[in-house]
Amino acid sequence: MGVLNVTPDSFSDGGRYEDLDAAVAHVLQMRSDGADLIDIGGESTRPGADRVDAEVEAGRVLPVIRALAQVGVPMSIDTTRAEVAERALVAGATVVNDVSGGLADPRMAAVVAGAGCPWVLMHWRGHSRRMQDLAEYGDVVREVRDELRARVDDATSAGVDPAQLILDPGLGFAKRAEHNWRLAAHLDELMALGFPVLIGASRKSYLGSLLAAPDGKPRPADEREAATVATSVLAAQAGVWGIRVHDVRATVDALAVLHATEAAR
Ligand code: PMM
Repeated sequence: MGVLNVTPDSFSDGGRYEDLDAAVAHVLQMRSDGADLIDIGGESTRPGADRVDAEVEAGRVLPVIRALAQVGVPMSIDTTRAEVAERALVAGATVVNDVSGGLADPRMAAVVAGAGCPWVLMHWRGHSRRMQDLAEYGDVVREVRDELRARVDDATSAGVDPAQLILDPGLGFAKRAEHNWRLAAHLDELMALGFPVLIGASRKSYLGSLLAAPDGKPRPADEREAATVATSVLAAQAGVWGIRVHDVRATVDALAVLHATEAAR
């Protein structure tokens, strides 16, 4: 899954793809680099980010989705709002990627059930402005798994087909570095719930902390690619369904190495 953030303030690619032509060109490059699905987002979810209006969010993503649908690009809409999801599905997206796992908007389940489309339920505890205050866990793997199971129960009770659900541990969302590492190391426990798992580690701040300079300054987001690729290989080895990344080529190349090695065993 290649990422396209049509936002002025996302943490790693914010501000780059607000222009329609630049956004389309970047997506076509990600497709030729090997992305199966492009995730389009119009609201930044970086820690501390303020929310934007639904109209602003829709106004950012819909023109891009319409343009990409015309050239047959498979897309997910990265939104927590039912209204934006609904309009994005009409415009040509085919998957809903909801970082709130259905918690942010009570109408989301009905929209997804009505569309009959795949729905990524990510682990989430609150909106970006306050989410890092909610990063309190006893056993993070167990709690994330249980909270995701509750999201699945809510979704299926609302009429969503369980075969359309994909789960995501939500690295960086209400999680400190040690929580992200524990989750990345125990993906098998999430997969044991019986659903496909998506993982998004690309360029996230826990990688910047891992690679910090001797003075403690985190490695900048655009210099975390090798670490991102390592997370992709490890997640693929663990058996995830999907990997959400900004630099598609680097991850696809690394996965080609992994698959060639596995085929030679
Ligand atoms: N991370 C971000 C945004 N959307 N969606 C899913 N399913 N999983 C994630 O980990 C995820 C996401 C934040 O990263 P960005 O600002 O680079 O888009």
